[in-house]
Amino acid sequence: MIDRRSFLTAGAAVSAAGVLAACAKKNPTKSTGSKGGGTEQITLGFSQVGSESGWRAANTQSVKDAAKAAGINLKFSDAQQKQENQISAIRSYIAQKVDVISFSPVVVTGWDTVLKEAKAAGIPVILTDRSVETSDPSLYVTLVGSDFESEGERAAHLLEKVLAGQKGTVKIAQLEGTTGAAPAIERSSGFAKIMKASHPEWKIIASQSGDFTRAGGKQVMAAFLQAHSDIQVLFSHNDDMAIGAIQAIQAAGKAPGKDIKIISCDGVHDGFVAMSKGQINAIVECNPLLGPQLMDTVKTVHAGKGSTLPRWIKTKESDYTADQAAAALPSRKY
Ligand code: GYE
Repeated sequence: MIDRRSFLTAGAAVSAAGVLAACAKKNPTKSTGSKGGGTEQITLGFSQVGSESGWRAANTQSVKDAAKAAGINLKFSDAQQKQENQISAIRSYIAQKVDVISFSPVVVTGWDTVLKEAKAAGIPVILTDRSVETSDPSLYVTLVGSDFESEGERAAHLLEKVLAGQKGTVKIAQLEGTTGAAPAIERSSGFAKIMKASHPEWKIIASQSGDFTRAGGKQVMAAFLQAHSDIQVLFSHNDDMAIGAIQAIQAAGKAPGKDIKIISCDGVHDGFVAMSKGQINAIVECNPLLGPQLMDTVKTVHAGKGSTLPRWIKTKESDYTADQAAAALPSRKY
Protein backbone atom coordinates (compact mmCIF):
# COMPACT_ATOMS: atom_id res chain seq x y z
CA MET A 1 0.00 0.00 0.00
CA ILE A 2 1.19 3.47 -0.71
CA ASP A 3 1.29 6.16 1.86
CA ARG A 4 2.44 9.33 0.21
CA ARG A 5 3.50 10.66 3.58
CA SER A 6 5.66 7.70 4.55
CA PHE A 7 8.47 7.86 2.04
CA LEU A 8 9.63 11.31 2.99
CA THR A 9 11.00 12.77 6.15
CA ALA A 10 10.26 16.41 6.78
CA GLY A 11 13.95 17.28 6.53
CA ALA A 12 14.37 15.53 3.20
CA ALA A 13 11.29 17.31 1.94
CA VAL A 14 12.61 20.72 2.88
CA SER A 15 16.01 20.11 1.32
CA ALA A 16 14.37 18.62 -1.79
CA ALA A 17 12.26 21.68 -2.25
CA GLY A 18 15.38 23.75 -1.70
CA VAL A 19 17.24 21.95 -4.48
CA LEU A 20 14.42 22.58 -6.92
CA ALA A 21 14.09 26.17 -5.84
CA ALA A 22 17.79 26.58 -6.53
CA CYS A 23 17.30 24.97 -9.95
CA ALA A 24 14.51 27.39 -10.67
CA LYS A 25 16.76 30.32 -9.80
CA LYS A 26 19.67 28.97 -11.81
CA ASN A 27 17.45 28.90 -14.86
CA PRO A 28 15.42 32.07 -14.81
CA THR A 29 12.60 32.46 -17.32
CA LYS A 30 13.54 30.92 -20.62
CA SER A 31 10.15 31.32 -22.17
CA THR A 32 9.65 33.13 -25.40
CA GLY A 33 6.35 34.80 -24.63
CA SER A 34 5.91 38.12 -22.94
CA LYS A 35 2.67 39.32 -21.46
CA GLY A 36 3.57 42.92 -22.14
CA GLY A 37 4.50 45.62 -19.65
CA GLY A 38 7.92 43.98 -19.34
CA THR A 39 6.54 41.02 -17.34
CA GLU A 40 8.08 37.76 -18.43
CA GLN A 41 5.47 35.11 -19.08
CA ILE A 42 5.86 31.72 -17.44
CA THR A 43 5.58 28.69 -19.74
CA LEU A 44 4.05 25.61 -18.12
CA GLY A 45 4.17 22.18 -19.76
CA PHE A 46 1.22 20.10 -18.50
CA SER A 47 0.71 16.40 -19.24
CA GLN A 48 -2.86 15.28 -18.53
CA VAL A 49 -3.83 11.64 -17.86
CA GLY A 50 -6.47 11.43 -20.58
CA SER A 51 -10.17 12.09 -21.16
CA GLU A 52 -11.51 9.07 -19.30
CA SER A 53 -14.16 10.66 -17.09
CA GLY A 54 -16.31 13.67 -16.23
CA TRP A 55 -13.84 14.41 -13.45
CA ARG A 56 -10.99 14.59 -15.94
CA ALA A 57 -12.95 16.84 -18.32
CA ALA A 58 -13.63 19.26 -15.44
CA ASN A 59 -9.99 19.12 -14.34
CA THR A 60 -8.72 19.86 -17.86
CA GLN A 61 -11.08 22.82 -18.19
CA SER A 62 -10.02 24.14 -14.79
CA VAL A 63 -6.30 23.94 -15.68
CA LYS A 64 -6.85 25.70 -19.04
CA ASP A 65 -9.07 28.44 -17.57
CA ALA A 66 -6.77 29.07 -14.63
CA ALA A 67 -3.66 29.29 -16.83
CA LYS A 68 -5.41 31.88 -18.98
CA ALA A 69 -6.57 33.86 -15.96
CA ALA A 70 -3.06 33.77 -14.46
CA GLY A 71 -1.40 34.85 -17.72
CA ILE A 72 0.58 31.60 -17.88
CA ASN A 73 1.51 30.19 -21.30
CA LEU A 74 0.15 26.62 -21.13
CA LYS A 75 1.43 23.78 -23.27
CA PHE A 76 -1.09 20.97 -22.81
CA SER A 77 -1.07 17.34 -23.89
CA ASP A 78 -3.48 14.43 -23.33
CA ALA A 79 -1.73 11.08 -22.69
CA GLN A 80 -4.78 8.90 -23.39
CA GLN A 81 -4.16 7.02 -20.12
CA LYS A 82 -0.75 5.75 -21.31
CA GLN A 83 2.39 6.24 -19.24
CA GLU A 84 4.66 6.15 -22.31
CA ASN A 85 2.74 9.10 -23.78
CA GLN A 86 3.24 11.08 -20.56
CA ILE A 87 6.96 10.31 -20.55
CA SER A 88 7.25 11.53 -24.18
CA ALA A 89 5.29 14.68 -23.36
CA ILE A 90 7.57 15.45 -20.39
CA ARG A 91 10.67 14.85 -22.55
CA SER A 92 9.30 17.20 -25.17
CA TYR A 93 8.67 19.88 -22.52
CA ILE A 94 12.27 19.46 -21.35
CA ALA A 95 13.49 19.84 -24.94
CA GLN A 96 11.35 22.97 -25.34
CA LYS A 97 12.91 24.38 -22.14
CA VAL A 98 9.59 25.23 -20.48
CA ASP A 99 9.85 26.98 -17.10
CA VAL A 100 7.83 24.50 -15.05
CA ILE A 101 6.45 21.00 -15.75
CA SER A 102 3.29 19.66 -14.15
CA PHE A 103 1.58 16.33 -14.67
CA SER A 104 -1.04 14.04 -13.24
CA PRO A 105 0.71 10.66 -13.29
CA VAL A 106 -1.44 7.89 -14.75
CA VAL A 107 0.23 5.32 -12.44
CA VAL A 108 2.45 5.70 -9.38
CA THR A 109 5.64 3.88 -10.43
CA GLY A 110 8.22 4.26 -13.19
CA TRP A 111 8.93 7.99 -13.18
CA ASP A 112 12.44 8.34 -11.74
CA THR A 113 14.33 8.37 -15.06
CA VAL A 114 12.31 11.13 -16.71
CA LEU A 115 12.10 13.13 -13.48
CA LYS A 116 15.90 12.99 -13.21
CA GLU A 117 16.10 14.35 -16.76
CA ALA A 118 13.89 17.29 -15.76
CA LYS A 119 16.01 17.91 -12.68
CA ALA A 120 19.24 17.81 -14.71
CA ALA A 121 17.71 20.40 -17.04
CA GLY A 122 16.86 22.61 -14.04
CA ILE A 123 13.10 22.44 -14.65
CA PRO A 124 11.01 22.07 -11.47
CA VAL A 125 8.16 19.54 -11.48
CA ILE A 126 4.82 19.94 -9.69
CA LEU A 127 2.57 16.89 -9.40
CA THR A 128 -1.14 17.44 -9.64
CA ASP A 129 -4.08 15.17 -8.72
CA ARG A 130 -2.12 11.87 -8.46
CA SER A 131 1.10 11.03 -6.64
CA VAL A 132 4.20 9.04 -7.64
CA GLU A 133 6.32 6.57 -5.72
CA THR A 134 9.95 7.62 -5.73
CA SER A 135 12.98 7.00 -3.56
CA ASP A 136 14.29 10.50 -4.38
CA PRO A 137 12.11 13.23 -2.89
CA SER A 138 14.08 15.94 -4.68
CA LEU A 139 12.46 14.93 -7.98
CA TYR A 140 9.31 16.99 -7.47
CA VAL A 141 8.49 20.08 -5.45
CA THR A 142 4.95 19.39 -4.27
CA LEU A 143 1.68 17.58 -5.02
CA VAL A 144 -1.54 19.56 -5.46
CA GLY A 145 -4.36 17.04 -5.00
CA SER A 146 -6.77 15.02 -2.90
CA ASP A 147 -6.31 12.51 -0.10
CA PHE A 148 -7.55 9.31 -1.77
CA GLU A 149 -6.91 7.11 1.27
CA SER A 150 -9.27 9.29 3.25
CA GLU A 151 -11.77 9.18 0.37
CA GLY A 152 -11.81 5.36 0.64
CA GLU A 153 -12.41 5.64 4.39
CA ARG A 154 -15.19 8.18 3.81
CA ALA A 155 -16.79 5.81 1.29
CA ALA A 156 -16.91 3.10 3.96
CA HIS A 157 -18.48 5.51 6.45
CA LEU A 158 -21.09 6.51 3.85
CA LEU A 159 -21.89 2.82 3.36
CA GLU A 160 -22.45 2.51 7.12
CA LYS A 161 -25.06 5.28 6.80
CA VAL A 162 -26.69 3.74 3.73
CA LEU A 163 -26.95 0.30 5.38
CA ALA A 164 -28.41 1.94 8.50
CA GLY A 165 -27.61 -0.87 10.90
CA GLN A 166 -28.61 -3.73 8.53
CA LYS A 167 -27.54 -7.02 10.13
CA GLY A 168 -25.73 -9.99 8.60
CA THR A 169 -23.19 -10.46 5.84
CA VAL A 170 -22.94 -7.66 3.27
CA LYS A 171 -21.66 -8.79 -0.13
CA ILE A 172 -19.76 -6.04 -1.88
CA ALA A 173 -18.46 -5.70 -5.45
CA GLN A 174 -15.74 -3.13 -6.10
CA LEU A 175 -15.06 -1.36 -9.40
CA GLU A 176 -11.46 -0.22 -9.17
CA GLY A 177 -9.90 2.68 -11.05
CA THR A 178 -6.93 2.30 -13.39
CA THR A 179 -4.61 -0.43 -12.12
CA GLY A 180 -1.56 1.08 -10.44
CA ALA A 181 -3.05 4.60 -10.22
CA ALA A 182 -2.88 6.37 -6.86
CA PRO A 183 -6.67 6.88 -6.52
CA ALA A 184 -7.33 3.18 -7.28
CA ILE A 185 -4.73 1.93 -4.81
CA GLU A 186 -5.59 4.36 -2.03
CA ARG A 187 -9.41 4.32 -2.33
CA SER A 188 -9.24 0.50 -2.08
CA SER A 189 -6.94 0.58 0.91
CA GLY A 190 -8.87 3.30 2.76
CA PHE A 191 -12.11 1.36 2.34
CA ALA A 192 -10.42 -1.93 3.35
CA LYS A 193 -8.98 -0.27 6.46
CA ILE A 194 -12.43 0.64 7.83
CA MET A 195 -13.79 -2.79 6.85
CA LYS A 196 -10.98 -4.49 8.74
CA ALA A 197 -11.32 -2.29 11.79
CA SER A 198 -15.11 -2.25 12.14
CA HIS A 199 -16.98 -4.51 9.72
CA PRO A 200 -16.07 -8.19 9.72
CA GLU A 201 -19.53 -8.77 8.20
CA TRP A 202 -18.62 -6.89 4.99
CA LYS A 203 -17.14 -9.14 2.28
CA ILE A 204 -15.68 -7.97 -1.02
CA ILE A 205 -16.76 -10.83 -3.27
CA ALA A 206 -15.57 -9.32 -6.57
CA SER A 207 -13.09 -6.57 -7.38
CA GLN A 208 -11.70 -5.54 -10.74
CA SER A 209 -10.58 -2.48 -12.68
CA GLY A 210 -12.99 -0.64 -14.97
CA ASP A 211 -10.24 1.87 -15.84
CA PHE A 212 -12.32 4.84 -14.57
CA THR A 213 -14.52 4.76 -17.72
CA ARG A 214 -18.27 4.25 -18.24
CA ALA A 215 -17.66 1.48 -20.78
CA GLY A 216 -15.28 -0.25 -18.37
CA GLY A 217 -17.76 0.02 -15.49
CA LYS A 218 -20.60 -1.39 -17.58
CA GLN A 219 -18.59 -4.30 -18.91
CA VAL A 220 -17.03 -5.32 -15.59
CA MET A 221 -20.32 -4.96 -13.68
CA ALA A 222 -22.10 -7.15 -16.27
CA ALA A 223 -19.46 -9.83 -15.68
CA PHE A 224 -19.77 -9.46 -11.89
CA LEU A 225 -23.56 -9.92 -12.13
CA GLN A 226 -23.17 -13.04 -14.26
CA ALA A 227 -20.79 -14.60 -11.74
CA HIS A 228 -22.59 -13.43 -8.56
CA SER A 229 -26.36 -13.19 -8.28
CA ASP A 230 -26.09 -12.00 -4.68
CA ILE A 231 -24.21 -8.66 -4.87
CA GLN A 232 -25.78 -6.24 -2.36
CA VAL A 233 -23.43 -3.27 -2.64
CA LEU A 234 -21.24 -1.70 -5.31
CA PHE A 235 -18.31 0.48 -4.31
CA SER A 236 -17.17 2.27 -7.46
CA HIS A 237 -13.95 4.31 -7.49
CA ASN A 238 -15.63 6.94 -9.68
CA ASP A 239 -19.04 8.15 -10.87
CA ASP A 240 -18.47 7.27 -14.52
CA MET A 241 -17.91 3.58 -13.74
CA ALA A 242 -20.95 3.69 -11.42
CA ILE A 243 -23.06 5.12 -14.28
CA GLY A 244 -21.86 2.33 -16.59
CA ALA A 245 -22.64 -0.19 -13.83
CA ILE A 246 -26.17 1.23 -13.41
CA GLN A 247 -26.85 0.31 -17.05
CA ALA A 248 -25.55 -3.23 -16.48
CA ILE A 249 -27.63 -3.60 -13.31
CA GLN A 250 -30.79 -2.45 -15.11
CA ALA A 251 -30.03 -4.80 -18.02
CA ALA A 252 -29.86 -7.64 -15.48
CA GLY A 253 -33.38 -6.71 -14.29
CA LYS A 254 -32.33 -5.20 -10.96
CA ALA A 255 -32.89 -1.75 -9.49
CA PRO A 256 -29.69 0.28 -8.91
CA GLY A 257 -29.74 2.04 -5.54
CA LYS A 258 -32.36 -0.42 -4.20
CA ASP A 259 -31.49 -4.06 -5.01
CA ILE A 260 -27.84 -3.03 -5.18
CA LYS A 261 -26.74 -0.04 -3.11
CA ILE A 262 -24.11 2.12 -4.82
CA ILE A 263 -21.40 4.28 -3.29
CA SER A 264 -19.05 6.16 -5.61
CA CYS A 265 -16.39 8.86 -5.70
CA ASP A 266 -16.05 12.22 -7.55
CA GLY A 267 -19.39 14.07 -7.40
CA VAL A 268 -19.52 15.07 -11.08
CA HIS A 269 -22.77 16.44 -12.53
CA ASP A 270 -23.97 13.12 -13.98
CA GLY A 271 -23.17 11.38 -10.69
CA PHE A 272 -25.36 13.90 -8.87
CA VAL A 273 -28.15 13.39 -11.41
CA ALA A 274 -28.02 9.60 -10.82
CA MET A 275 -27.96 10.22 -7.06
CA SER A 276 -30.98 12.55 -7.25
CA LYS A 277 -32.85 9.67 -8.97
CA GLY A 278 -31.85 7.37 -6.11
CA GLN A 279 -29.69 5.18 -8.37
CA ILE A 280 -26.49 6.12 -6.53
CA ASN A 281 -26.94 6.15 -2.74
CA ALA A 282 -23.95 8.27 -1.71
CA ILE A 283 -20.93 10.02 -3.21
CA VAL A 284 -17.54 10.96 -1.78
CA GLU A 285 -16.64 14.26 -3.38
CA CYS A 286 -13.27 14.57 -5.10
CA ASN A 287 -12.76 18.10 -6.36
CA PRO A 288 -11.26 18.38 -9.88
CA LEU A 289 -11.07 22.19 -9.89
CA LEU A 290 -7.36 22.26 -9.12
CA GLY A 291 -6.37 24.83 -11.76
CA PRO A 292 -6.24 28.03 -9.65
CA GLN A 293 -4.25 26.37 -6.84
CA LEU A 294 -1.90 24.82 -9.41
CA MET A 295 -1.22 28.18 -11.10
CA ASP A 296 -0.49 29.83 -7.73
CA THR A 297 1.93 26.99 -7.03
CA VAL A 298 3.59 27.36 -10.44
CA LYS A 299 4.17 31.07 -9.75
CA THR A 300 5.63 30.39 -6.31
CA VAL A 301 7.96 27.71 -7.65
CA HIS A 302 9.02 29.82 -10.61
CA ALA A 303 9.84 32.68 -8.23
CA GLY A 304 12.32 30.32 -6.53
CA LYS A 305 10.15 29.98 -3.41
CA GLY A 306 9.33 26.26 -3.75
CA SER A 307 10.95 25.58 -0.37
CA THR A 308 8.17 27.56 1.35
CA LEU A 309 5.51 25.14 0.06
CA PRO A 310 4.26 22.07 1.88
CA ARG A 311 5.04 18.73 0.17
CA TRP A 312 1.33 18.13 -0.33
CA ILE A 313 -1.25 20.85 -0.95
CA LYS A 314 -4.49 19.04 -0.12
CA THR A 315 -7.90 19.68 -1.66
CA LYS A 316 -10.94 20.27 0.56
CA GLU A 317 -13.98 18.04 -0.05
CA SER A 318 -17.39 16.94 1.30
CA ASP A 319 -19.63 13.85 1.34
CA TYR A 320 -23.20 13.60 -0.01
CA THR A 321 -26.09 11.17 0.40
CA ALA A 322 -29.06 10.73 -1.97
CA ASP A 323 -31.40 12.84 0.20
CA GLN A 324 -29.09 15.86 -0.30
CA ALA A 325 -28.60 15.38 -4.06
CA ALA A 326 -31.53 17.32 -5.54
CA ALA A 327 -30.87 20.37 -3.35
CA ALA A 328 -27.12 20.34 -4.07
CA LEU A 329 -27.37 19.76 -7.85
CA PRO A 330 -28.01 23.36 -9.03
CA SER A 331 -24.96 24.71 -7.21
CA ARG A 332 -22.53 22.01 -8.37
CA LYS A 333 -19.70 23.55 -10.37
CA TYR A 334 -18.62 20.47 -12.37
O1 GYE B 1 -11.63 10.00 -9.51
C1 GYE B 1 -11.50 9.68 -11.86
C2 GYE B 1 -10.50 10.11 -12.84
O2 GYE B 1 -7.34 10.93 -10.36
C3 GYE B 1 -8.96 11.70 -8.84
O3 GYE B 1 -9.27 10.05 -12.11
C4 GYE B 1 -8.67 11.30 -10.23
C5 GYE B 1 -9.55 10.21 -10.76
C6 GYE B 1 -11.04 10.45 -10.68
O4 GYE B 1 -10.51 9.48 -14.00
O5 GYE B 1 -12.81 9.97 -12.28
